[in-house]
Amino acid sequence: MCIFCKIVEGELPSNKIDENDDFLAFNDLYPKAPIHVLIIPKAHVECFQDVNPTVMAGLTTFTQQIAKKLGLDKSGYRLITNNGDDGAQEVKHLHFHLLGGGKLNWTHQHDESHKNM
Ligand code: DGP
Repeated sequence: MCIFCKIVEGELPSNKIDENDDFLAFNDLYPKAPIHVLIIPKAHVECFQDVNPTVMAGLTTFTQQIAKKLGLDKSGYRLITNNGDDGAQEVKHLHFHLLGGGKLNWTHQHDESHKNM
């Protein structure tokens, strides 16, 4: 069982923000912003590439509710999913990073620096 499935099952602790029958939101262990929440489907799906549109529809509504609950719906936030090895996905259970609570840095690169990634 993967670590996020263990969190869903209560076998590993987490700092839960909210949940319903299908989805769970909990704080990231290594926050990269003042607010850094992970949002997952409870049923194991490896990554965004494998998720079906019905799950994504529910995940969208749940994510919007979490953003509102955290007071980010008006101030703004960033939503990220890392997909697969080149996407730097460490935990192979679909999750969206919801980041906010301050002005987030975003560098617009219009030069050749993307070649260095
Ligand atoms: P990613 O690289 O997209 O797979 O990000 C995985 C995230 O999961 C990373 O930001 C750290 C977080 N994380 C890893 N293990 C745990 C854990 O056991 N509990 C919590 N709350 N977060 C975890």
